[in-house]
Amino acid sequence: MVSAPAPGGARAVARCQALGVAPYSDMAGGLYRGYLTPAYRAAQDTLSGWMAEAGMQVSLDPAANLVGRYEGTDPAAPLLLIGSHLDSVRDGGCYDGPLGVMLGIEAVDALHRAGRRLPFAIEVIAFGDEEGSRFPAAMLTSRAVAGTLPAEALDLVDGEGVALARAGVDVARFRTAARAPGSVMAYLEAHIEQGPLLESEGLAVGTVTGIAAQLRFRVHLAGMAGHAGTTTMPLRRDALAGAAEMIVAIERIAQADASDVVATVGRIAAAPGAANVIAGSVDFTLDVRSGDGARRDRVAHAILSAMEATAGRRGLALSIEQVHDLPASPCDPALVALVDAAMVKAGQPVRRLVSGAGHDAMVMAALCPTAMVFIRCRGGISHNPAEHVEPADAEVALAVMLGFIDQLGASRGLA
Ligand code: HGY
Ligand code: MN
Ligand code: MN
Repeated sequence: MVSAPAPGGARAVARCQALGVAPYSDMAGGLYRGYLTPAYRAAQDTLSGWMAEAGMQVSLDPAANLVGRYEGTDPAAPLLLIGSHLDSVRDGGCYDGPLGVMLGIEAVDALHRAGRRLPFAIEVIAFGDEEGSRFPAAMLTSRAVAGTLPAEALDLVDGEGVALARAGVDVARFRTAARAPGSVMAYLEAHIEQGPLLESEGLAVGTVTGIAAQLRFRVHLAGMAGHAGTTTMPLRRDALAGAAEMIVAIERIAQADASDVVATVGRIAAAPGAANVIAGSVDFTLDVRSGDGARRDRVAHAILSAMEATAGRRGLALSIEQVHDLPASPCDPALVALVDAAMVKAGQPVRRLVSGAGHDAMVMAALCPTAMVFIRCRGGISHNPAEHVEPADAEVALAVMLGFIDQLGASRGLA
């Protein structure tokens, strides 16, 4: 019987690994945990036990986020919210999201074992739908908590045709998960970097200064299905060839900007999808990001214009639906300084960096000041089963989080 790791970073890593396999995954041979799926509910059950062991009261909020609360000495004081997400991408890694939740539990467990109560409560939240991998929109449940979710955003259907309203939440109450303005003093998220910078500089952790702006679209292209053997090339309106020309143009336009702009087509489906039929229609996704919102919008505009020109030249019908628009989200400068100070206290060099990946923190910034701690991941690999974190790096991140927590009270005159 393998003994469970001692409390701390190693246990946080081990727990992420434990949740990376059945019954905590909805796919065989890999990890996919969709919002409200059986795997999601199984993971919440196990997480509830770990939160309770750490001295927290555990509950589900109206958006089916799991929340653990560790009381402070002043129940009326604005609380510190520590969190990340429990859902995953399809065939993803086990640390993207869960590591931030597990480290939040470890931080509370360390206070609980030391018998310490702070002047404010700490809540650890496991957001249910950051990736948008089951339902089309992303950051659904953190937007509910931040109070920025419009009612019409709940009119969602997943890839199997299951409506959110029939997936196990009460959509009539979903948005009551919103926290009262002023009730949350700060939001802290620890997350793997999902990029190669920390590793390239031999650093275990980094201070996030902001999160890139991202636009996401669903694209539908309609041409004319036809017989692959009898339809001559000049007569074709091939939706898949048109999509291919657009996808190469998307890459070329983003590369030509020679900036931090990134543009990605991550998913494509052609219909009817037969070897001897010219594709009559194609659906694909488009994701455009930059640390600068205006730069993101300029390049996105250039991409959409190029797509329209291609569609016109090829006689294809093009429809583009914007799925979400997440503005660039700076972390709070005062909290960034606290993270830096905690880095120094933990014996770490201070290294600030921007996040190209989106996080629940970018949504929570509408509710309260936010701070993020990045953790080195091997090769910067993420959204991939090869995602890997060293326990020692998780331990360093935990020390930084505990240092941050200690200073936060003092900085708010609550110590
Ligand atoms: O897409 C992202 O950046 C995040 O992993 N959801
Ligand atoms: Mn992710
Ligand atoms: Mn993530």
